[in-house]
Amino acid sequence: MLSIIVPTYNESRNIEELLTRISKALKPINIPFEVLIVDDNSPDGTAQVAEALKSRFNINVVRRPRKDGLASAVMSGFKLATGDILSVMDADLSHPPEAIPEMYREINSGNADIVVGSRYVEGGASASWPWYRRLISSFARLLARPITAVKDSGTGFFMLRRSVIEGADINPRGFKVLIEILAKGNYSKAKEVPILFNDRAKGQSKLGIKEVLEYLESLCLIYYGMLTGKIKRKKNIA
Ligand SMILES: Nc1nc2c(ncn2[C@@H]2O[C@H](COP(=O)(O)OP(=O)(O)O)[C@@H](O)[C@H]2O)c(=O)[nH]1
Ligand SMILES: [Mg+2]
Repeated sequence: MLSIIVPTYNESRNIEELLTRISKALKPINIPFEVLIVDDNSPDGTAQVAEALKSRFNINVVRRPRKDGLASAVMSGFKLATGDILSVMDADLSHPPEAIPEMYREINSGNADIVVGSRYVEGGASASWPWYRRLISSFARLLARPITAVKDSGTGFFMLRRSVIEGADINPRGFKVLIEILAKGNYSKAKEVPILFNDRAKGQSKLGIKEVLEYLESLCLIYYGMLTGKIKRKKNIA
């Protein structure tokens, strides 16, 4: 079973198209899957919109009482998911659901334990972000280089075997969860599958200065773990 975790905050206008595209993309591979919408009491009624779509899609809506950050929403989703393969993606249609079958194949065939939907490998590309978003993204990538060989470690689109996170000491702050998993997860093979990253369809980005600072804090804690020998850099990237 594949569990697709989608953290949402004010995504009511994107949810139906996202679910439609996920269902369509997964139809040809005919595998059992569930979608977990993890919503932080969005004022725009995302949770209610998602609930109303339950008759058409196999979804669970996890309602958290208040906005508590993207990374912690993902962790809540991992806890409640029933699949042995877990995937995470944004709700804003930046991440193409059409890439899910290939990501799934890489894991299911034993090629990889963790697969990243990547903008920065051959065949991948990024939408035209404003200059400050590109700057933040490049800077984040540079700082992640000592930690992992995965090029797109800042993405919110990935898939893994549950065993990668089971028993691992993952406690992400703020916005980014993948870097924690890449640093501390139990895996031997990571793979990047190229994706075309689109600009968000509707609504607004939730990345602000608080999220950037929390990311820097996470990186510092990982660096500290590496310096003290508690965290080892993983090299096996296919
Ligand atoms: N549950 C939850 N989801 C969040 C939170 N912050 C962001 N998200 C969701 O995480 C995903 C990525 O956020 P987004 O604003 O698109 O960030 P960007 O792509 O970096 O601009 C989207 O699906 C958001 O709705 C939060 O605090 N809680
Ligand atoms: Mg986005």
